[in-house]
Amino acid sequence: MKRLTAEDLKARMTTYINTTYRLDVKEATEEEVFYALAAVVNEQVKPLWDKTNERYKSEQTRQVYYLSMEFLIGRLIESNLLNLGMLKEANQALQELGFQAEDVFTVEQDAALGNGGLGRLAACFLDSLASLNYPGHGYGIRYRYGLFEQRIIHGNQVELPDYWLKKPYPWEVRREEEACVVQFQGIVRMHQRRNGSLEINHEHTDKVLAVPYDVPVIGYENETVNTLRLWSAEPVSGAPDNSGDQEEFYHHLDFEHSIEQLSGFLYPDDSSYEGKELRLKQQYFLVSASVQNMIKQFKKNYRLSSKHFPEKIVIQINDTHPSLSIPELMRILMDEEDLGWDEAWEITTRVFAYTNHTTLSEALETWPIAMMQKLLPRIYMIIDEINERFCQGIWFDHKEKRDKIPELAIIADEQVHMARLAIVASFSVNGVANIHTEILKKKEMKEFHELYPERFNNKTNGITHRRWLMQVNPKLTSLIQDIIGDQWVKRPKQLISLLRFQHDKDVLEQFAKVKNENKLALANFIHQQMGITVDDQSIFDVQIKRLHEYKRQLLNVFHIIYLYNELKENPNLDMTPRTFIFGAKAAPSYHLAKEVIKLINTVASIVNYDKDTKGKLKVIFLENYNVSLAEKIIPAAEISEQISTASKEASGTGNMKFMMNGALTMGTMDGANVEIYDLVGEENMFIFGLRAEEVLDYYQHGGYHARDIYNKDDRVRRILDQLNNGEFGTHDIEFKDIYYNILYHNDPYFVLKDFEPYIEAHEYAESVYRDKMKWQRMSLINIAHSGKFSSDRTIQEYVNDIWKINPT
Ligand code: 6GP
Repeated sequence: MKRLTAEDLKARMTTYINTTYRLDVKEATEEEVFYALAAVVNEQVKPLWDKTNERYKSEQTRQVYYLSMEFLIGRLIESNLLNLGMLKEANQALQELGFQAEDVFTVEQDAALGNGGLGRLAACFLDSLASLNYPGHGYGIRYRYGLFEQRIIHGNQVELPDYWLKKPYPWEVRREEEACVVQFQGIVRMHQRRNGSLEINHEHTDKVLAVPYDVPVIGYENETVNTLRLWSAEPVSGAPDNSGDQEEFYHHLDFEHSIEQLSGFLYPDDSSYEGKELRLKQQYFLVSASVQNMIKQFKKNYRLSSKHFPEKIVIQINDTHPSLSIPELMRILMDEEDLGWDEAWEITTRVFAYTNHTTLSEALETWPIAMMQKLLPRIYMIIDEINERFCQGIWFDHKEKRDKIPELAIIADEQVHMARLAIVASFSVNGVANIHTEILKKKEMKEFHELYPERFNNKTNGITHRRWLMQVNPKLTSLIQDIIGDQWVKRPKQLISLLRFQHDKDVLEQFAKVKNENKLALANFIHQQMGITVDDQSIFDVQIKRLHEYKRQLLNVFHIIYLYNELKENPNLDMTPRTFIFGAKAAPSYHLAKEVIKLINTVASIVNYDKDTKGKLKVIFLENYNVSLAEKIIPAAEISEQISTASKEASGTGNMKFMMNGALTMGTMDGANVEIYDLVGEENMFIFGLRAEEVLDYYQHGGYHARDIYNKDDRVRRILDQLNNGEFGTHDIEFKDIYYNILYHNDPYFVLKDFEPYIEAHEYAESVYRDKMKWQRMSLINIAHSGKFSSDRTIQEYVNDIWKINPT
């Protein structure tokens, strides 16, 4: 494919603007220029996309499908341009046409079809699959409303709907010819055929039309374009018949009305389970449409019988949310392809692989039997049968586990346990960082691990360095290129050759310069957004992620309050100025999380305007944290706060993005922090706090008493009393819930326990920061080791161990 030069781009955009809007470029708005640029990109993509699909078809390629309720793709314009090898050219073209590239790029809506880590991981995986030439595609839902838009009003989070499709979305293509019908409710009738086999008829169902919208997933400079297929729910055509039963007719009207909701909005819950009927409907809508579509394509392209399905198809399910795909495949194989149970089960259990993303008990999905029976009667029957056979298998073949049946059974306590279903039917079960997989094997899924040890494996997460280094941090990228060339672009592990320069003062100074420029850019952005001036010489200390108790933004705020109290006591305190930057959305119904947002903003409003802090302390809460905001913040960060209660953060992926951009991790030994530690060593990060075993031991055996710390440690007592007596509020009850949770619910996430070690780790970090060269050396060592955390490495491991697909 011929790469377009800046001249070509200008010419094509100009033509588009002339013909589509009948305008001269000079008269065009940023929006019109954006659509022109997107159209030029699409023109380039079209032949590559077609060719990729033809190749997969003609080579009868084995393919992987990544099934996920979330794809947090953010804006695509820049990463599409980067992967097509035209980002620099586009920047130049826009400039020469008289536009600010950033103003044009930000016309695109940030597609927030995901909550946090799990959704962003899915997006990075698609990028890596395409960039490594692998046949791998995503299936998801085209939510009309993505994750809510967050406003901060008087310190409180307020949620607004995110109607991201209000302007046309240039990347999607509606593929009506691929639409299919998904059925809910109804009555299942069984007839015995003459030959004794059963015929299943599922009648009087509510039908929904699933219409796919395809988004191209462009590989990095390799001409591969895969597909992210997003389903939209629409009424099945034709007016309902009202000549018959009136009750049925009105039910039908009601149902038609409710269809919109199926792909209406993304549930705003991160790492927690939302047990609503609509959510269950959405899950089935996704998996039924996707599995039907896979089978249809499989038959059309490969002309093989369904027995060969597992040879050509592997399905990765992103947590349990899409696990109904298991009974759905069984249903299609038995009811539509006329296979018997054993054959269908043999096929199904060779197709699915399941990734677990959290051990938080509140995230374990279960559905009430009654709800599932009513909504998905045939699917429930199949799960019931899977369960029956599974339990019998234990009873007869694993006598030693008979007494464990209640904790193993898929259906127990009136609930369907989705993780159990996923484990029983998958040939692979993986966690997302070493420590997480070990906890699954030894604790959460111990019994299953003993039954099926060979199924369990680890796949430590990764992020795409194309977006999270090359795209977001062009200055650092070109500096690295100047120093070690560009081999690392295709092989990120080669970043390791930076280590040769760790004692080169010149090089370290150049790194410092880039960081300073990025800090200045962020400082300007903050000023423009919030009118607050931050000192670009201060330490930029950042915690951006979903707001959750286990992630412990509260510990961070306690440290800030502590510093503030110190400064009040001694305004001349010799302290390196700090800027603490936060970004976080809380689930709208998560009261304590919202209280923490309020606290951060309240502390900010006090600290930022107090003369005694003499500009040494600033607290910034940037509203509406999303992918685009992360892209702005990460290149400027110096300290990356990864301070979850050990054992709680399955992996974390923000930690990797910061490391790759030269920030030093302030963290607990949790998730992938442990693997960062294994690479860079304790001397190149700031590790503190309880270890996972200690936390798990406290949970199991008790022995932790938050109140003892409150009684003993004046600093802690002072802070908690400030929360309780209204010093940080307009009225004195504002932060009582936080206070009560710590003292009366015994501080479930060990904030007080880790307070002292956290303060010490920060004091140590501050002392290191005074030695600029040392800091830069540590930063360089982190960048050098960050290649391991490229999602290319992760995808290669999935390919080798689970998917067994070949690059084309
Ligand atoms: C998240 C985990 O909390 C995070 O640690 C991990 O890095 C990420 O998944 C990707 O694996 N989990 C979720 O976002 C979630 O919703 C059900 O889990």
